[in-house]
Amino acid sequence: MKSLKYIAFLLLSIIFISCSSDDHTSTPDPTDETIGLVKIQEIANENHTIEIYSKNGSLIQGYNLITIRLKDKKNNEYLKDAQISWLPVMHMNMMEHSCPKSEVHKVEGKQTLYTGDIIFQMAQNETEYWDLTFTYMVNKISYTAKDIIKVPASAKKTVSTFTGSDNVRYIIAYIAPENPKVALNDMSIGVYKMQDMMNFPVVNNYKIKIDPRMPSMGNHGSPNNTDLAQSETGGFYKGKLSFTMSGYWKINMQLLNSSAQVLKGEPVTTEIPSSSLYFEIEF
Ligand SMILES: [Cu+2]
Repeated sequence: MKSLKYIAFLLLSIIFISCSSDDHTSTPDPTDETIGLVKIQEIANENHTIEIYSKNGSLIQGYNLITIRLKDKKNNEYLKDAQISWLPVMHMNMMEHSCPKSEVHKVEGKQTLYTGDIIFQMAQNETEYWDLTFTYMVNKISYTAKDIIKVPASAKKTVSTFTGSDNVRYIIAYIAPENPKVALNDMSIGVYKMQDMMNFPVVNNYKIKIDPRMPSMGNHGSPNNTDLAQSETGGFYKGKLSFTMSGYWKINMQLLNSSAQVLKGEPVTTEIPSSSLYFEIEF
């Protein structure tokens, strides 16, 4: 009888301890909305901590889908109603420049998450680096926070910067498929122009012709690809990308303006095995 009482007491203590310790460590937010995301880093100022997330926990040269959350340092609560803008800047030896980026907006159906995308057209190196500045409004007060970010080089070509035959500087970026399959894949590409060193707006009403090839296998192609076009102004360019087998593929492209003039890239022929405008995929 005595030992039973003791066991009951022990059990109660364990339950009590685990419950109370739970209560003390839990954050004010009932649900963690960042499940499935990995933190890249935090950028802080005196008032807030900005947590930066992606699917794999790192940034890379090319297209990046980024999710952020802002924590008030005073009460550890996440901000649910902030207006946020951001500015990535590359500090090069001879100059500074930004890159294509979307607006930052609230994630639909989430209370504390904000999202946007950034296309880093260049990678960092030993002497040149990127930083990211956030400017945001909370209760009509403006704040900024800034820090250095890591942007390593991509192993495959997923972003291209070039001058078109119209003398405009363009940046195009591979966005999807994120996980290519031996199938007809939904393809997305972002097309931007360099207005000046800090502004890279979306280019509308152009067209991208694609011709995926396997250079290691007689440069064979694939059937049923479709050219990429916008379905809405300001949006990505979308089409169908066909893979008949896994391995290394070169996605040869041509960029056409709204008058169907070729601005960059060549059709693939026996004499010309590759376009000067291309992305690389290996899967
Ligand atoms: Cu640069």
